[in-house]
Amino acid sequence: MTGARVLLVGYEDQDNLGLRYLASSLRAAGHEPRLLAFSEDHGPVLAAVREFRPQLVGFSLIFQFLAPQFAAAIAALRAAGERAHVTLGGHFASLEPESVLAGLPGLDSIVLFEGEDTLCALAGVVAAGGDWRGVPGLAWREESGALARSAPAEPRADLDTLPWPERGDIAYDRERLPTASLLGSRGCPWRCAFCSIVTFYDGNGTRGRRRRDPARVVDEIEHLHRERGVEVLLWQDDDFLAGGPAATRWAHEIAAELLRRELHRGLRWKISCRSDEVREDVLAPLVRAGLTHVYLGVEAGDDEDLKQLNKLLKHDVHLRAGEVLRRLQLSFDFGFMLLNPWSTLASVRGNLAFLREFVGDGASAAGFCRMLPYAGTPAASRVAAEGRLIQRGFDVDYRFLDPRLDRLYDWCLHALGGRNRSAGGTWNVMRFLTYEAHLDTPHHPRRAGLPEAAREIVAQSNELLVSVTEQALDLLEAGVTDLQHPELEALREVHAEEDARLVQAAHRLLAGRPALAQRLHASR
Ligand code: B12
Ligand code: SF4
Repeated sequence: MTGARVLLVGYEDQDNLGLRYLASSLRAAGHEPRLLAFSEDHGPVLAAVREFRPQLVGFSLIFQFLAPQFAAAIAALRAAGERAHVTLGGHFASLEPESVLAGLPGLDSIVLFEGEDTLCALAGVVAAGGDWRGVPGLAWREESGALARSAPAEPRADLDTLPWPERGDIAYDRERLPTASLLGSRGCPWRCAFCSIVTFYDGNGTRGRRRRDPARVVDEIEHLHRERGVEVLLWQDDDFLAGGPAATRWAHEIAAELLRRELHRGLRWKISCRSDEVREDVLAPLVRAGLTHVYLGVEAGDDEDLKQLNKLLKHDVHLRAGEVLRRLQLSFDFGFMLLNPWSTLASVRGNLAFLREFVGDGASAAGFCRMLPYAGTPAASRVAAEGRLIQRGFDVDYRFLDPRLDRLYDWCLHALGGRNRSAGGTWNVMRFLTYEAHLDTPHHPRRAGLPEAAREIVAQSNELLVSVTEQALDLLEAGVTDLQHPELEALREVHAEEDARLVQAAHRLLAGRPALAQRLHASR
């Protein structure tokens, strides 16, 4: 068999493990993959295609909101006369193949769900000039415009049969704080209403969570640390502790193996998990093996909201998790949706009060967004069934049940948007500050007094956010409808001024610490 040249293009902030697993599988099957980070500028992809002359181009569309930009890139490729087979995979494409194929007419096919086997088979058929429609795991559009699918691909039960993700092009040794992403498992047994993970892996034919062999995971870590100089690991597992006692044993086996091989000395790591999995006896062994940071799936602090989100826990569980994390001196951050399609004035007040109670002391940075009903989620089906889903191209939107909350959301975008949403905004700056203040590696020892100074600034920033949002809510509840109302404007100005002062103070504290600006984006 002759191998195919395959260009793989995807968004890459932290290491894009989806594309990197695809690349290593392609190489193991005798193909020649090349990776390219997606950018809005089409120049690099056009240049790569001219120079590399791929027979197959694969785009990774995991983020729904990037679909229009991918559409423009693929249209530019076709406009330049590119005739290679263009395929696309990832969460959004797998969950909504019909609308993706309709909106991206330059595509030949979509690879559904986990793509290693399907892509390798597709590359083989394309290189041989055969009929690719017989490859399992594909969707495409017939001449008539109708959606067609081949047979589903055989699910891969054992993740240990996959080669390690390809990382040859990453210059970890040139980073100030060499940081790598890795996966010990795929999937999640929980069923939160806003999350597409469960639907994605259901479609993949692999329910629950598949875990890799702990010793083999540590082999990959040992290679990354000793041969590539990696000092920080970001576990990208959806929930590192999901799966009850068996999962705890698995996590403890990894920790024990790291200690046995003395990897804990030079390595620090971050995991994501739920609040109800945070217990001292569960986390303490991980801390001894290098765990320093936890991303906590908090999402809401009002009990009625937590019910709507199907989190299957109440706010006191979050509070207890916060206490454990403080006792273990871990830094943590968390996702928070102040608003969701079923929000009420009372639930928003409940969430704000929770933020003050949970992190009023500045142990972690407060910020918030509104829930977006992503494709394939139970929340999207429910909003659609209620006749409230507004589809604008690939974007989804909805109106709240109480119009005062629409005004609150608009005001938050106007007054706090930069703070909560942009990559360099206050929320992220305060998260980096918390993370950096706690980080203590042989090359970057913790600076005495930094955690306390950071906590003070983060506490002020959290209080500012909660109090201006509460005051805005008071005004809107009292009947103010004009978002330019002088009192709302005054609140915005107070926030902007005070916020700028706090961000400057955070930057002064961060000066001289390794730049992590790309590393701690919201992980879900
Ligand atoms: C790591 C991660 C990130 C990283 C970035 C990763 C990167 N690419 O650089 C960071 C932390 C920056 C991030 C940020 C965000 N993320 Co995120 N993230 C993840 C996470 C936890 C793991 C990704 C991963 O490594 N998966 C493991 C690999 C092996 O799987 P995979 O990527 O799905 O790839 C496989 C298949 O999909 C398929 N495939 C994928 N691409 C392609 C391409 C081709 C050609 C083929 C054939 C197949 C194929 O084959 C791959 C191998 O089997 C996922 C959850 C998840 N389990 O995937 C969420 C997830 C992708 N994130 C999500 C979201 C919402 C976000 C944010 C919007 C959150 C926020 N509010 O800010 C931001 C947006 C970032 C931005 N662009 O601004 C959602 C996406 C939902 C959606 N449909 O849009 C997910 C699914 C989480 C969720 N709970 O729903 N994220
Ligand atoms: S939000 Fe987290 S715990 Fe809930 S289903 Fe998604 S990955 Fe699992």
